[in-house]
Amino acid sequence: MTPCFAVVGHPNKGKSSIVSTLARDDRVAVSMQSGTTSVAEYFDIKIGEEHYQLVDTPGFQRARKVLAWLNQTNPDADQRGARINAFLNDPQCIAAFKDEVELLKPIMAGAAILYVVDGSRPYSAEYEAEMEILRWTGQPSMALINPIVNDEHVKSWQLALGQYFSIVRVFNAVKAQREQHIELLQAFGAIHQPWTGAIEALVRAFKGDIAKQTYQSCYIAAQMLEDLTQYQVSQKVLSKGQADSLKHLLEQQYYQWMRQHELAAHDELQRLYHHHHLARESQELTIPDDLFDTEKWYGWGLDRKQLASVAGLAGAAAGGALDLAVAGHSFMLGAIGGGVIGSSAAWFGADSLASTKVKGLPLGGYEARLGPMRNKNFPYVVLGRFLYSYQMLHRRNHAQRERLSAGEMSVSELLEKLELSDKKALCVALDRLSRQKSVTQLPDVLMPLLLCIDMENQ
Ligand SMILES: Nc1nc2c(ncn2[C@@H]2O[C@H](COP(=O)(O)OP(=O)(O)O)[C@@H](O)[C@H]2O)c(=O)[nH]1
Ligand SMILES: [Mg+2]
Repeated sequence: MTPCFAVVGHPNKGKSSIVSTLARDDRVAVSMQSGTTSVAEYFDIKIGEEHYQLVDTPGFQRARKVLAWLNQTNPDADQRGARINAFLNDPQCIAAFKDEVELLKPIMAGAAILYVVDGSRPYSAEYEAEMEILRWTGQPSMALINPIVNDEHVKSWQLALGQYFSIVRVFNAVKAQREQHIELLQAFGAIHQPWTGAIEALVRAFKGDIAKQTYQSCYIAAQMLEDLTQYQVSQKVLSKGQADSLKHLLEQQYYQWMRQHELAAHDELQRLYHHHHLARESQELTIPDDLFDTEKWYGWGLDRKQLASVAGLAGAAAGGALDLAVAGHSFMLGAIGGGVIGSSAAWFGADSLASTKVKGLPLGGYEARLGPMRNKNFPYVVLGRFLYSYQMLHRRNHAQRERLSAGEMSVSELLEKLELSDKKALCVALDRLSRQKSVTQLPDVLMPLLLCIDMENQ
């Protein structure tokens, strides 16, 4: 049987949040109102080639009454499972204890139990009836303490839960990150021996999946960088006058395409990390600033000093004239003039954007053309904006319903953290892009930056 876990407990203790977190998909209904989940809902969780099942259930409503009903026959320990089945098949119970029937059905069908409590609320005896009922099912189980507001009562919960569950863990439904997620999966393997192998395979698949997502993020970024740096629009016309009157239209077309293309890449990233909810309320993840708000370019991309420094790196690598060891910051700024740095307008003029050019054609007529963008900072700006989204999305917990908080993202700082060879490869690649030259293995060149963000956020 495929490993299957039913998430049960009191209403509003974060059951659906845990399912959402473990599913790594924000389409699981989580709400402020208790009773959001009214029937048991099965989720098939696919991880690479592996899968397991999670069942989100309504909370216990009348556990004491249910326990009283079960106790009417005072069954021996070996008869308690049968007694629960009798409860599930009793028409009066089905009518009177809807929620308990819904939550016990998947367990009696073979699901293991994940019992969720809130570590910020005190333990009280009313939970004993719930735990007792769960014990009667005889199914493998584990308790999760979700410290919703704080962990004030975690200790007393551990003492109480330890008497009913062999494994008790603290798991923050909304803040848990990949590492805690992997640890929890590993713990699942321990609660039911026949599932151990399957769960080990799930953990391996999970780690593989994370690596794959990172690579795919690099791939999306690479594709977007190539597209945005190469894009141009042109139109053939008969006269110069016509070309001039087309200018405005071309500009509109050009900037609109660029903006939309950038946004599409960010959306793709969101889908890659299964944040569908955010996609629906798209204001939540809008990148601050417009792509062509050049005043912000030194913030997103590189500042003047760094541009000078990477101009050296890129130029040195292209010409092979300079030893990279000396192509550092201060040396480049001090000793080398505009000659090596090249056309300084391209390097520093954040406002020298693509402008319309009109040229005569050999066989008569004219062509009006806009783009491609040759500004040297532009690829860094595009990359910085993408990394900003990546930083917010790649570890974002899927139960989190708050607005995304805009973290600081500075390509310039990241760049300084890279190994010199990685930094050089990146500078050369982005410089080539700004000259509309192809870059081999661009995703691999970008990878160190993403890994760097990963490390920082752990
Ligand atoms: N801050 C915080 N809120 C949480 C946590 N777990 C659940 N919540 C919130 O508590 C409410 C109920 O959560 P939900 O998962 O629907 O609980 P369920 O009724 O047990 O399924 C939702 O508003 C959640 O966002 C947590 O660990 N931290
Ligand atoms: Mg729920």
